[in-house]
Amino acid sequence: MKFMHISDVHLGARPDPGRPYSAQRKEELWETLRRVLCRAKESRIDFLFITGDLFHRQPIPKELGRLCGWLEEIGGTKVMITAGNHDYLKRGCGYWGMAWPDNVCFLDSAQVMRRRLQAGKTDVYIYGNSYHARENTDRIYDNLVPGTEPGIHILLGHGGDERHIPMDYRRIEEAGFHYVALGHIHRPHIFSSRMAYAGALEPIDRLDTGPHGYIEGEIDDGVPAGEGTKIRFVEAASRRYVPAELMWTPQKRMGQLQQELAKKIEESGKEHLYTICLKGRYQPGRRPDVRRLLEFDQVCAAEDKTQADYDMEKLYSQNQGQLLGEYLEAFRGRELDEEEELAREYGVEALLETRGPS
Ligand SMILES: [Mn+2]
Repeated sequence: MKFMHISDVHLGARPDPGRPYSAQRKEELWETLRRVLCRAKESRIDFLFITGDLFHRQPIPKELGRLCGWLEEIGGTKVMITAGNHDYLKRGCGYWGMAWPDNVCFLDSAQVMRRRLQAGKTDVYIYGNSYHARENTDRIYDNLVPGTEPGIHILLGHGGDERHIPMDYRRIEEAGFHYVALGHIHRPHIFSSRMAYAGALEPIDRLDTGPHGYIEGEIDDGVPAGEGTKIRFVEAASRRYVPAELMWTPQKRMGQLQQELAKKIEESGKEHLYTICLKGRYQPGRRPDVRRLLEFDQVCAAEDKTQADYDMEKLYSQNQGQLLGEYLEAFRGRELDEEEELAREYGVEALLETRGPS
C-alpha cells in the first residue's frame, strides 16, 4: 500500500502581509498542493492523508469548490482529511454538510473515529478525528490502540502541544499502528518509520525555516505492524525561509551592506525568503537603518542587533557626578544580559542627544 502524508497546507493564508511577494505566496500554497496531487496520481498512490489545517481558517464555498475539483481528478487515490485547530469545525462553516467527491473521506468526529477502506485486497483502517474548537486539551491519542483485525491500521493525529491534544509520543508510536501521521507542528519530524510529522507543506512564516514538503511511504502488510513500513521526506515547497546574519562595522556604508546581501541572495537562492539579522558595531550617532534592507523583495524581515561602539568606561569616568555617569553606574560591575545591554545603549544615546553636540 502506497501513501502520501501532507499537513498544515494553510490554504487561504497570506504570508508576510505588506511584502511585495505576499499575494503570490498565497497562490503558491495552492500551486504546491496541486503539484502534490499530480504526483499522487502519477505514482498511483493508494492513500493521501491530510492531517489538519488544510485551510488557514474555515474555508468558504469557493475555496472548497476549487479543492474538490482537484481532488476529483485523482479518483484513484483515496484522500483522508481531518480538520485541525485552524480550520476547526465551527458550527455552520463550509465543512458542514459538504458533499465531498467519492474518493474523499472527511473524519469529522471530535472523538477518534475509524473508517475501513481498501487498498487492492488489503483492508485499511484509518483512525482520526477533527477539531471542533480552537483548542483541545484532552489527551485522546495516548491510550488508543488499533483493532486486531488483519490489515493495515493508520492513525491521523493533529496537535502535540499543551493546548492542542498533548501527546505521549512514545506510547503512541508503540501502540501498534502501522503508521501514525501527525500534523500541527510545522517543522517536519520523523520519529521512526512508523510515526512522523509531515510539517507544513509550504512554510507559512519566517519561523518555518528549513525544507518543507511531504512524507511518502509504503506499507507491506504481510509483516508485523511497523516492520513493514518505509517512509521518506520529500521536499516540495517552492521556497524556504533562510535566516541570514550580516555584519556592520563603523567603517561600512549602507551601499556596501546591500551589495553583500545581494551576493548572499544570489548564492543561497533567489527564490528563498530571507530574515536578516544585522550584527556588529556602529559609530555612536550613526546607527545603520536596517529598513533599507527591505528594499530587497526577497527580504521578509530585518532585525537590528548592532551595538554602539562606545567606550563605556571612558564615558563613565568622564561623566561621574552627572546624570549620564549615574545612569551608567546602574549597569556597572556585573554581566549584562542582551536586554540590559540594549537598554544601556538606548539610554546613553538619549542622554547624549539631550546634551547636544559636545
Ligand atoms: Mn494546527
